[in-house]
Amino acid sequence: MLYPVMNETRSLIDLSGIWRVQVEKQNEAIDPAKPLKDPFLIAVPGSIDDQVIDETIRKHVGNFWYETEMMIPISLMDERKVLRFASVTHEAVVYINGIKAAHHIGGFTPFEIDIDSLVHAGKNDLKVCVSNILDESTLPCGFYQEKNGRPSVTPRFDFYNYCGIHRPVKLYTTKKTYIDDIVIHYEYHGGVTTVRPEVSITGNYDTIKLKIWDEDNQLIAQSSDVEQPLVISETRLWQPLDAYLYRLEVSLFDKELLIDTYTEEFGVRTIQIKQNKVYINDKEFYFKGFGKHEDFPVLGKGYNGAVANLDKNLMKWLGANSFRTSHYPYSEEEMRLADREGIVVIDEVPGVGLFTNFHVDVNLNNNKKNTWETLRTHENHHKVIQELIERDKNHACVVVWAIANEPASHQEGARAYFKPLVELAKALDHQKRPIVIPNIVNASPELDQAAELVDILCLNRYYGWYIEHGDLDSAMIGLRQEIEKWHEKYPDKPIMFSEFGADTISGLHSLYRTPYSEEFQIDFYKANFEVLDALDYVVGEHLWNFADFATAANIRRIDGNKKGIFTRDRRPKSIAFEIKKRWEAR
Ligand code: BDP
Repeated sequence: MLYPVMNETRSLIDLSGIWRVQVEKQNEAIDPAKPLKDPFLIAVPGSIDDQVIDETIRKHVGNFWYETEMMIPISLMDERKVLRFASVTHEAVVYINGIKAAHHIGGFTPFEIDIDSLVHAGKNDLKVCVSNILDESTLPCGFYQEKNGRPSVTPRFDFYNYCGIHRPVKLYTTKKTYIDDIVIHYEYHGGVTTVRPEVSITGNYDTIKLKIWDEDNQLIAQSSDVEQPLVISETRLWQPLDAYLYRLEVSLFDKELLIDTYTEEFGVRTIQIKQNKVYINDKEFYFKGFGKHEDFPVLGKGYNGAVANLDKNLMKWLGANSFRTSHYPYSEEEMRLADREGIVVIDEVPGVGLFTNFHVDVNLNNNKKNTWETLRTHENHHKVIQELIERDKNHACVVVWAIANEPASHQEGARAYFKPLVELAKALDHQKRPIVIPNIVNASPELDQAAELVDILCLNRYYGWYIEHGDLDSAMIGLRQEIEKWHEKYPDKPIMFSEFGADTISGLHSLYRTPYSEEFQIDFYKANFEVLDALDYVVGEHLWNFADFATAANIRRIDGNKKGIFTRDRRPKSIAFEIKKRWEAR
């Protein structure tokens, strides 16, 4: 799916701003054909939760109805008009002038609607019914029940279940003939890149022109035949932290008249895994970076360009070269920033919560049923993989796909569940990028059923925190023993630390370097680094987490998860300066 742009042939209208929202109460269905009766105001994009003061709104589980006027200029009436939602969390039903126009399940990927038959020039009523319900069929996966006569969702994951229209809503136009999608296939050998764009077009046209431009705006290849490859003879590669982006311009003509044009940026780079090492452009690559969250005060999970830009600058300041979009796809804008800056991304679907008898809240650890016999997520899992690859396939920054996080891969049925999903991702991705499933400690080398399917063994390990809490000496013995077992079992697979960290209260100091203090966080990482530095098959370290983040309240989460290297408002904890020294030297 193409990112919406304005250019010579396409118009773009941003519908961000203040929308009206109303909670749908039980037994009081809202009529999409009538104006909302009792709305409050919410900024789009943004989560609803932290924009309101009213606890009943924050605690509401079910539908929120959004409403706004969509103005359509007369000048656009002859164009094809498309309404595009970059993300609505978690489920959206869209109504235009009272008529149902679309239904989308999944809170982190875009969807779009051809709206020509539904709109007129001038004011049109746009309503979106947004649901924050999660259950055992959705991703993320939650535990749904009726509690005290009301619906309730307990997340099976460790981040706040923010909801709303989280990313921009845009209306764009094309002519009736238009470029629907572009897949940039390329092959790189000894400095020469052969580009074979696969262009999907709807409608009729006479000629097509394909051009490749470099960063100096020099035209370096062109063709009028989609079958004929374009050749970049002296390729400048996209390198980690030294990005170079070419632009592929595709234009359709009716005789001499330009009917549609679209320019897609792309970088040329190779990825390979050979004997437990990862290579980008034939150079060994070591992942330095973070598991992150889209999370910020007031915004919740709402997209904000300044926050995304600051996060990217903070990562660069520390010397990081990569991050994982834990635990869901991030905004398209963040992916574009990563392309531009050469930041390597492990791109993750919202495949989280796939372990029914585990939760940070111990009260929920009593469901002893087998996860794979309980969950009904398979269909949605297919869909999230497909939608993520459709959206992000051309990004140079995307080097690995993560198709789940910490599933119950030690339980019977895990292999049967994941094998078709791994095959699906490989089949859909034209670059055949490596696939990972970050592993939970319960899925030990003896029990795990998924490791065999993945290309890099990503381990989320909390030795010294959840295991041997505070006793770093014993913890590191255990960590080393476990990693060695993994290596023994899979000697050819690279191993990466995809999560490790300790909750740390910013400003809490301790002479005794006790857990939760800034000193303990430093000791914790130093001890872990000592272990992983001694093992040459370890290909990376992603600290958990980039910043403190909001979670549901429970006895282990006092005002959220505090494992950040930065606080939630992005102030450095003492560990940040240690990490900077380490990563700048590596
Ligand atoms: C891991 C999860 C992550 C949590 C983290 C933690 O992958 O989402 O936030 O642990 O406990 O299990 O901090």
